[in-house]
Amino acid sequence: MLERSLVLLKPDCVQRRLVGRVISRFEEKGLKIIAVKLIAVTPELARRHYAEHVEKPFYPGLETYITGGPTIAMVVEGPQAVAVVRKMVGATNGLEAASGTVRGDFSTSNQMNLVHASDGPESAAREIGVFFREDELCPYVPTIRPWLRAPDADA
Ligand code: FUP
Repeated sequence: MLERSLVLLKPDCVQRRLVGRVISRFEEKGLKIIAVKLIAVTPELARRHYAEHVEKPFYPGLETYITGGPTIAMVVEGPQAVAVVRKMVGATNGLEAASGTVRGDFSTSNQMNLVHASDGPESAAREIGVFFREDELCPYVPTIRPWLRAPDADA
């Protein structure tokens, strides 16, 4: 099924100049970026995005990190995009993430793990709404579509 995932290239990703390499992985896979912007995440926005973590002991450090520099927010679309992107991003802790994943290849940290990716279609819908208005999304059919998937597969 065609799905959308909210992907954040977090401040360590921007500061370490890894943005192009991470975006390239999604492009090379055949996923579509249908929205993107560079933003300064405020504490208020951080609390909305990380609503499920706000009461956890690690939250203050997480908020300091995510508000500590610019972040790139994107909406990535494709067949089973939520699971596909999570697989490409890897396990939360960079020390445990498999090689070949973004975190496994570029992170040695649990907190500074470079990328956020939605963990399910419902959280994706909620998180996309936290970062984007509906009119900021630009869905399109790529001209290379005939060479990405069989004609009867999801767009
Ligand atoms: P993930 O879905 O892999 O991004 O991970 P979680 O939703 O479990 O956690 C959200 C973010 O909190 C992670 F990206 C990193 C951070 N975190 C910590 O800093 N310490 C922890 O103990 C757990 C998570």
